[in-house]
Amino acid sequence: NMAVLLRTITVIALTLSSTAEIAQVTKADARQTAQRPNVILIYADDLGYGDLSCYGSTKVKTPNVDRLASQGLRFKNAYATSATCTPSRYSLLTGEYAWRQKGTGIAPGNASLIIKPGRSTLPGVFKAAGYQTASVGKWHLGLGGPEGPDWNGDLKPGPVEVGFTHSYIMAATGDRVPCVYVENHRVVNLDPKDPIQVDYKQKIGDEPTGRENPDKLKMKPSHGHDMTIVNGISRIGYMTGGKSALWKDEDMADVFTKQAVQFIESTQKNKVAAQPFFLYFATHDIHVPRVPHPRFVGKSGLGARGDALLEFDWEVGEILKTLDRLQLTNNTLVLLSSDNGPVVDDGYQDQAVQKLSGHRPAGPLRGGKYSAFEAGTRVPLLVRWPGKVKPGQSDAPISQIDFLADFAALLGQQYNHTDAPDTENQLNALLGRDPTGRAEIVEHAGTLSIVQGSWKYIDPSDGPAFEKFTSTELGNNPQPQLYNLATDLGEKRNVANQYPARVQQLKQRLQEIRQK
Ligand code: NG6
Ligand code: CA
Repeated sequence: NMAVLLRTITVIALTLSSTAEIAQVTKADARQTAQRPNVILIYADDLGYGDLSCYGSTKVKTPNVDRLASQGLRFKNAYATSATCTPSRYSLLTGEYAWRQKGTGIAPGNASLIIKPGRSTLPGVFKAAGYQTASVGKWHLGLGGPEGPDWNGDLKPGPVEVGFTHSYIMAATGDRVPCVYVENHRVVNLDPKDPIQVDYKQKIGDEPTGRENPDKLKMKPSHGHDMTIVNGISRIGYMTGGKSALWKDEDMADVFTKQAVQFIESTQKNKVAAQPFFLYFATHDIHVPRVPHPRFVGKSGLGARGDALLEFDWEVGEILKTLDRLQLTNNTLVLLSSDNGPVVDDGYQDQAVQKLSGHRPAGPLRGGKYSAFEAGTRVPLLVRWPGKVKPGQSDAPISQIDFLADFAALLGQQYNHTDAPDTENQLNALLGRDPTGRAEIVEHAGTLSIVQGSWKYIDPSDGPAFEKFTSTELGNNPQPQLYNLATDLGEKRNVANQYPARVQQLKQRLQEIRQK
């Protein structure tokens, strides 16, 4: 690989300290670096299509995200692969639709790693190209082998075994035990004399639970989430031990942001021989429990969900500031997106519903997180690469499934097409050089849908049409559904009966993709 070679030469040149040689090689190196940008993927949790002011929200102001949008490209037709977290992240990192694999649904906090070490991955592509790669924030793809995670020992395989040279994560979600951070293979701040035990089936230890001790809660659950209480919040799952390692929800954004910033800084220690980096910064915001730092509380006027949005925007701002401070802005490609669509009440009484105040988390779209309707998977996507990506907006259909092939193309890397059968090179669309984008988008919720041009077809499903706890229209229907998104973005008029040939064609195409 040319760039690695050039860098090696630079180092040798430095050692020989021949100034002429250094000047020459460094220039070549700089040219090379221009095609090997640092890449930061800011991956929000449950951020909706209507949650950002650059996507039309008037009730919430997100100035830092808006800065990215104004300096970059804003996509109107970008999709996560699935309407929930684990499958979207699985697809994003592997280039394989999660629905092809069993066990890729929403993972409990004690799940085994669901990405097989050794297969091609998005971070693996960067790593093979000589990048330093870090995963900071929410993981939710399991840890450990088939026997599950060893919280008190080495937590592997995990991010490090699938392509990240560094990782500082929470294993699952904020609402699942164990409520601890994991750095590389170890729980952070764990006292070996107070080992962690986790059980998802029955109570373990003497810690109070939300069900038995609601008086001990600072925020009550609305549905589920009534097991072990940690930091005054009851969670999904039971845990005991690990007292010194428990996180404080209020500090989580600060902790992850600090880790992300430190990672960026660490890559710049030796400027001349600096390797480029890939940072996967998966924020906890704006998932439940929404417990932002006190400096954001009450600031949005929309309750905890709005305040968590402001906290997310702050996190983005800190990353952008760091790039400015280290003079990395021009050579860093920043992507911002979400793992699935929005939900308002996702299990805690956090006033998000009562204080919504007319804010529309899904914007003009129907449904939300968990839904086959557009709001389930159509999410914000911003791409900023100064001088390379022309600021503006794009209608090109984009799927996160393609990021693996896109960056392999950018970096001239190969990957295993059997491992990653669904990713395709849409780099030109991602960089705003091709307005066409993907020929078709596959959306995954309870059922599969396909979008081709302005048509969207939702495969019949026996699932419930409505989920009452989260108040979500799931989009399930035992009859085929066909919508014309060009004239009916809100998916209000099912025209399947008027266009039987179109229904047939899309149904068949979806079947082909399924069987690929
Ligand atoms: C659901 C949880 C929800 C959330 C979701 C995962 C209940 C009742 N609901 O099962 O609160 O944790 O899983 O969200 O437990 S995701 O964004 O990580 O997919
Ligand atoms: Ca999510």
